[in-house]
Amino acid sequence: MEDTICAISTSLGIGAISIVRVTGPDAIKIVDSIFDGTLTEKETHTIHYGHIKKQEETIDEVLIMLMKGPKTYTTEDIVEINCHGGISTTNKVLEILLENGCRLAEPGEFTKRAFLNGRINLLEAESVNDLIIAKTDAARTLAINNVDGILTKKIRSIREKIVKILANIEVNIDYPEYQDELQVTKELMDKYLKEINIELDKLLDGAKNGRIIKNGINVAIIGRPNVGKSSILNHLLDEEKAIVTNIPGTTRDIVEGTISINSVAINIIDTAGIRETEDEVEKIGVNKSKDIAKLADIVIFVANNNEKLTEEDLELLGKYNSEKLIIFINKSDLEQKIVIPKNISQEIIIGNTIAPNGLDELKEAIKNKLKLDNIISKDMSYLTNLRQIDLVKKAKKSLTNSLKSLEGQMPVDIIEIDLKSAWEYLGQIIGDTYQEELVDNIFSNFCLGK
Ligand SMILES: Nc1nc2c(ncn2[C@@H]2O[C@H](COP(=O)(O)OP(=O)(O)OP(=O)(O)O)[C@@H](O)[C@H]2O)c(=O)[nH]1
Ligand SMILES: [Mg+2]
Repeated sequence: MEDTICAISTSLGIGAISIVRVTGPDAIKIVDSIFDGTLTEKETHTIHYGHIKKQEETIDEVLIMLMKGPKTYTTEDIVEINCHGGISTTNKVLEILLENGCRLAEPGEFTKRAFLNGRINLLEAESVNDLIIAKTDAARTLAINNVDGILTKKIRSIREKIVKILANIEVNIDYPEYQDELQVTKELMDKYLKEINIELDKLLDGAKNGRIIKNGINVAIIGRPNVGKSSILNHLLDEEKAIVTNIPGTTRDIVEGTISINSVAINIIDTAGIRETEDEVEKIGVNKSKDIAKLADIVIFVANNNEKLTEEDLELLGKYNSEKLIIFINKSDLEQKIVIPKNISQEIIIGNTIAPNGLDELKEAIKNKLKLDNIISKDMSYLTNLRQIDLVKKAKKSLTNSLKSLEGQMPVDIIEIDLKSAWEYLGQIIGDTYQEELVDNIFSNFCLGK
């Protein structure tokens, strides 16, 4: 962090302005050397008008935001050059900065400095990235709540509870002669550990929602050719996205589009009709359909009301567990020839795309399967990524071990070891302890200039 870094912080394209950001010990000095005004003596958090120069040549007319540390994003001096938007000008300003002593920032390096300098914790830093990539209102609300530290507070409070128990254990180790009190402490410890366990479970439960809100949900529409999958997709999207014909095997590749249900992004994927085929292109499509269905969060299995289910249908149906399966019997406007096997227990929706009928129920079924009704609230705060979730799981495992040791009358120092690791795992979520390699990895996923 001894060097001064710079990057284009706005997306590179044609726009009214672009911002080139500089941070580090020489930020002000370097920008001063290419600016026809002076910045060094100026007050912090002020804006200055002037020109970026390369020797005598004027490169751009700019506004410069001067922010002296420590009250800045990185806590170091930051200078932001607001130049005219457009690829050529912005790149030129960046080029001159590089020629005058700046190094090009790595992706996420500004935020990494904010973290390493203690301005934000690791969870908040990850949430900054969630905020940047948020595609829905819900994802944005969740990310900003996490940037604001609501989740951090929850994790800190669990850690504080663990510390209190650890302090108790220390007393018991240091003063073993108070046997009677130890007994009381053990009972209390059991109570507190169980309470913490419940809080960790809540975090893990919420994380499912966090992942849904952040990443959206993939819903695959599958079934034999000609049952009406593409027609269903078009109705759900309210757009003629997929080609519909009465020729079986019309859809060869996947066609997808996104709708929002309860502010959650639902990506609906129409697939090639599944059947035995000698056609090479169709075969590839069929295999793709099966792969997509395997990976999808929800599978809508479509069958034709006007036909009997085939062996292939039944085989396909058996592949998906009921938790992710929704059955839609299409073409209810035609005579019913389908016979639903008795062993199918889950809800079946009957409808058609002509009237249309049953499609609102289909959306409702998606909503219910994912329990989308209560996941969005103004003050929601869920874990959103696998790193965080994995650490809570590890903390929970350590806590469970300490509970077992407590019940098994093990010596208190054994309990203490597991409790300490639970505390440490939770600390890693917010980056109280961290490995450099991991931190590098996290920030490398950020965009350049953030
Ligand atoms: N009567 C009736 N016809 C329908 C209904 N839905 C779709 N169709 C017709 O069924 C035919 C096939 O529809 P698609 O939506 O292309 O079927 P698909 O399942 O995507 O077919 P593939 O792409 O070949 O796998 C078309 O002629 C549609 O107009 C319905 O609810 N009732
Ligand atoms: Mg189709």
